[in-house]
Amino acid sequence: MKLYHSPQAPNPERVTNFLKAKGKLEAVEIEELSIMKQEHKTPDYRAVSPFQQVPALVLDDGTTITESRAICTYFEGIFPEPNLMGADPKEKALIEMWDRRVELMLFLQFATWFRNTHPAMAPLEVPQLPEVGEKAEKSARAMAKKIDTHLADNDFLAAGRFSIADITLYCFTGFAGVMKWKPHEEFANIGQWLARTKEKLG
Ligand SMILES: N[C@@H](CCC(=O)N[C@@H](CS)C(=O)NCC(=O)O)C(=O)O
Repeated sequence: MKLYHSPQAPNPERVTNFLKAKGKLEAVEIEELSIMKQEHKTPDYRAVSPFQQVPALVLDDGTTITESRAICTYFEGIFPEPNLMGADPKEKALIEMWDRRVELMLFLQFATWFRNTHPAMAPLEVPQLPEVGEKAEKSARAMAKKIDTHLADNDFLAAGRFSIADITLYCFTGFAGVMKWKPHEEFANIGQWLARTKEKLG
Protein backbone atom coordinates (compact mmCIF):
# COMPACT_ATOMS: atom_id res chain seq x y z
CA MET A 1 0.00 0.00 0.00
CA LYS A 2 1.09 3.55 -0.67
CA LEU A 3 0.43 6.69 1.36
CA TYR A 4 0.51 10.04 -0.44
CA HIS A 5 1.91 12.48 2.07
CA SER A 6 2.91 16.11 2.21
CA PRO A 7 5.35 16.85 5.03
CA GLN A 8 4.34 19.76 7.26
CA ALA A 9 0.78 19.77 5.94
CA PRO A 10 -1.35 19.06 9.01
CA ASN A 11 -3.81 16.46 7.71
CA PRO A 12 -1.15 14.15 6.24
CA GLU A 13 0.82 14.66 9.46
CA ARG A 14 -2.14 13.32 11.43
CA VAL A 15 -1.74 10.04 9.56
CA THR A 16 2.05 9.80 9.78
CA ASN A 17 1.98 10.61 13.50
CA PHE A 18 -0.74 8.00 13.99
CA LEU A 19 1.50 5.44 12.28
CA LYS A 20 4.46 6.63 14.36
CA ALA A 21 2.45 6.10 17.56
CA LYS A 22 1.74 2.55 16.35
CA GLY A 23 5.46 1.99 15.55
CA LYS A 24 4.41 1.27 11.96
CA LEU A 25 5.71 4.22 9.95
CA GLU A 26 8.12 1.94 8.09
CA ALA A 27 5.38 -0.54 7.18
CA VAL A 28 3.90 1.80 4.58
CA GLU A 29 5.40 3.09 1.33
CA ILE A 30 5.24 6.87 1.36
CA GLU A 31 5.23 9.18 -1.66
CA GLU A 32 5.68 12.84 -0.92
CA LEU A 33 3.90 15.61 -2.82
CA SER A 34 4.59 19.32 -2.45
CA ILE A 35 1.38 21.29 -1.99
CA MET A 36 3.23 24.57 -2.46
CA LYS A 37 4.49 23.34 -5.84
CA GLN A 38 0.90 22.19 -6.52
CA GLU A 39 2.01 18.60 -7.15
CA HIS A 40 -1.41 17.51 -5.86
CA LYS A 41 -3.02 19.29 -8.83
CA THR A 42 -1.45 17.13 -11.53
CA PRO A 43 -3.60 14.83 -13.72
CA ASP A 44 -1.68 11.82 -12.30
CA TYR A 45 -2.67 12.70 -8.74
CA ARG A 46 -6.22 13.60 -9.77
CA ALA A 47 -6.51 10.01 -10.98
CA VAL A 48 -5.53 8.86 -7.46
CA SER A 49 -7.61 11.38 -5.53
CA PRO A 50 -10.34 13.28 -7.39
CA PHE A 51 -10.58 15.74 -4.49
CA GLN A 52 -6.87 16.56 -5.04
CA GLN A 53 -6.05 16.64 -1.37
CA VAL A 54 -3.51 14.83 0.74
CA PRO A 55 -3.35 12.39 2.42
CA ALA A 56 -4.55 9.50 0.27
CA LEU A 57 -3.92 5.81 0.91
CA VAL A 58 -3.94 3.35 -2.00
CA LEU A 59 -4.31 -0.29 -0.95
CA ASP A 60 -2.69 -3.20 -2.80
CA ASP A 61 -6.06 -4.04 -4.42
CA GLY A 62 -6.29 -0.50 -5.84
CA THR A 63 -8.83 0.82 -3.34
CA THR A 64 -8.20 4.47 -2.48
CA ILE A 65 -9.02 5.88 0.95
CA THR A 66 -8.93 9.63 1.56
CA GLU A 67 -9.84 11.62 4.68
CA SER A 68 -7.14 11.40 7.29
CA ARG A 69 -9.43 9.99 9.99
CA ALA A 70 -10.73 7.27 7.66
CA ILE A 71 -7.14 6.32 6.81
CA CYS A 72 -6.40 6.13 10.55
CA THR A 73 -9.45 3.90 11.03
CA TYR A 74 -8.00 1.51 8.45
CA PHE A 75 -4.61 1.49 10.17
CA GLU A 76 -6.26 0.97 13.56
CA GLY A 77 -7.86 -2.15 12.09
CA ILE A 78 -4.73 -3.66 10.59
CA PHE A 79 -2.33 -2.46 13.32
CA PRO A 80 -4.48 -2.77 16.46
CA GLU A 81 -1.74 -2.10 19.03
CA PRO A 82 -1.48 0.24 20.76
CA ASN A 83 -5.17 1.06 20.64
CA LEU A 84 -5.65 4.71 19.70
CA MET A 85 -9.34 4.89 18.81
CA GLY A 86 -11.05 3.24 21.79
CA ALA A 87 -11.23 -0.29 23.16
CA ASP A 88 -14.92 -0.34 24.15
CA PRO A 89 -18.04 1.57 23.10
CA LYS A 90 -17.62 4.27 25.76
CA GLU A 91 -13.96 4.90 24.93
CA LYS A 92 -14.69 4.88 21.20
CA ALA A 93 -17.42 7.48 21.61
CA LEU A 94 -15.40 9.75 23.92
CA ILE A 95 -12.33 9.62 21.69
CA GLU A 96 -14.37 10.32 18.56
CA MET A 97 -16.16 13.15 20.37
CA TRP A 98 -12.91 14.91 21.22
CA ASP A 99 -11.26 14.15 17.90
CA ARG A 100 -14.19 15.70 16.04
CA ARG A 101 -14.27 18.70 18.38
CA VAL A 102 -10.59 19.37 17.74
CA GLU A 103 -10.94 18.79 14.00
CA LEU A 104 -14.12 20.79 13.40
CA MET A 105 -13.98 23.50 16.05
CA LEU A 106 -10.24 24.19 16.17
CA PHE A 107 -8.34 22.70 13.21
CA LEU A 108 -10.90 23.65 10.56
CA GLN A 109 -11.48 27.11 12.00
CA PHE A 110 -7.76 27.71 12.11
CA ALA A 111 -7.36 26.46 8.51
CA THR A 112 -10.13 28.84 7.41
CA TRP A 113 -8.34 31.74 9.12
CA PHE A 114 -4.99 30.76 7.59
CA ARG A 115 -6.29 30.11 4.09
CA ASN A 116 -8.28 33.34 3.90
CA THR A 117 -5.64 35.70 5.26
CA HIS A 118 -2.13 34.35 4.61
CA PRO A 119 -0.47 35.58 1.39
CA ALA A 120 1.09 32.15 0.76
CA MET A 121 -2.39 30.64 0.50
CA ALA A 122 -3.62 33.06 -2.18
CA PRO A 123 -2.98 30.63 -5.09
CA LEU A 124 -4.89 27.84 -3.29
CA GLU A 125 -7.78 29.81 -1.75
CA VAL A 126 -9.45 31.73 -4.54
CA PRO A 127 -10.83 34.21 -3.62
CA GLN A 128 -9.43 34.86 -0.17
CA LEU A 129 -12.06 36.41 2.10
CA PRO A 130 -10.33 38.18 5.01
CA GLU A 131 -13.59 38.70 6.93
CA VAL A 132 -14.28 34.98 6.85
CA GLY A 133 -10.72 34.43 8.09
CA GLU A 134 -11.15 36.90 10.96
CA LYS A 135 -14.38 35.26 12.10
CA ALA A 136 -12.73 31.83 12.01
CA GLU A 137 -9.76 33.16 14.00
CA LYS A 138 -12.13 34.15 16.83
CA SER A 139 -13.70 30.68 16.79
CA ALA A 140 -10.31 28.95 16.84
CA ARG A 141 -9.06 31.07 19.74
CA ALA A 142 -12.27 30.47 21.72
CA MET A 143 -11.97 26.70 21.18
CA ALA A 144 -8.31 26.67 22.26
CA LYS A 145 -9.41 28.28 25.52
CA LYS A 146 -12.09 25.61 26.03
CA ILE A 147 -9.55 22.86 25.38
CA ASP A 148 -7.15 24.46 27.85
CA THR A 149 -9.90 24.45 30.49
CA HIS A 150 -10.61 20.76 29.79
CA LEU A 151 -6.92 19.90 30.07
CA ALA A 152 -6.72 21.51 33.53
CA ASP A 153 -8.40 18.34 34.87
CA ASN A 154 -7.32 15.80 32.24
CA ASP A 155 -3.87 14.53 31.28
CA PHE A 156 -5.10 13.69 27.77
CA LEU A 157 -8.13 14.81 25.79
CA ALA A 158 -10.32 11.71 25.98
CA ALA A 159 -10.97 8.57 27.98
CA GLY A 160 -8.13 9.32 30.41
CA ARG A 161 -5.40 8.22 28.03
CA PHE A 162 -3.43 9.07 24.88
CA SER A 163 -5.48 8.67 21.69
CA ILE A 164 -6.00 9.85 18.12
CA ALA A 165 -7.65 12.98 19.56
CA ASP A 166 -4.30 13.97 21.09
CA ILE A 167 -2.56 13.32 17.78
CA THR A 168 -5.01 15.66 16.03
CA LEU A 169 -4.39 18.38 18.62
CA TYR A 170 -0.64 17.76 18.45
CA CYS A 171 -0.63 18.32 14.67
CA PHE A 172 -2.68 21.44 15.19
CA THR A 173 -0.15 22.96 17.63
CA GLY A 174 2.55 22.63 14.97
CA PHE A 175 0.29 23.97 12.21
CA ALA A 176 -0.69 27.03 14.31
CA GLY A 177 2.86 28.33 13.90
CA VAL A 178 2.09 29.36 10.31
CA MET A 179 0.06 32.23 11.82
CA LYS A 180 2.73 32.80 14.50
CA TRP A 181 0.30 31.42 17.09
CA LYS A 182 1.66 29.18 19.85
CA PRO A 183 -1.37 27.98 21.85
CA HIS A 184 0.96 25.77 23.93
CA GLU A 185 2.77 28.93 25.12
CA GLU A 186 -0.39 31.00 25.52
CA PHE A 187 -2.23 28.31 27.52
CA ALA A 188 -0.40 26.58 30.39
CA ASN A 189 -2.52 23.40 30.38
CA ILE A 190 -2.05 22.92 26.64
CA GLY A 191 1.70 23.44 27.19
CA GLN A 192 1.82 20.69 29.84
CA TRP A 193 -0.35 18.40 27.73
CA LEU A 194 2.03 18.94 24.76
CA ALA A 195 5.02 17.78 26.83
CA ARG A 196 3.11 14.60 27.81
CA THR A 197 2.05 14.00 24.21
CA LYS A 198 5.58 14.45 22.85
CA GLU A 199 6.71 11.71 25.24
CA LYS A 200 4.08 9.37 23.77
CA LEU A 201 5.17 10.12 20.21
CA GLY A 202 8.81 9.59 21.11
N1 LIG B 1 -10.74 16.38 5.34
C1 LIG B 1 -9.51 16.05 4.66
C2 LIG B 1 -8.77 17.34 4.41
C3 LIG B 1 -7.51 17.14 3.58
C4 LIG B 1 -6.84 18.47 3.30
O1 LIG B 1 -7.43 19.56 3.42
N2 LIG B 1 -5.55 18.39 2.96
C5 LIG B 1 -4.83 19.59 2.64
C6 LIG B 1 -3.44 19.49 3.25
S1 LIG B 1 -3.51 19.63 5.02
C7 LIG B 1 -4.69 19.66 1.13
O2 LIG B 1 -4.51 18.67 0.48
N3 LIG B 1 -4.74 20.89 0.59
C8 LIG B 1 -4.56 21.10 -0.81
C9 LIG B 1 -5.36 22.24 -1.36
O3 LIG B 1 -6.07 22.89 -0.59
O4 LIG B 1 -5.28 22.49 -2.55
C10 LIG B 1 -8.68 15.08 5.50
O5 LIG B 1 -8.90 15.02 6.72
O6 LIG B 1 -7.85 14.35 4.95
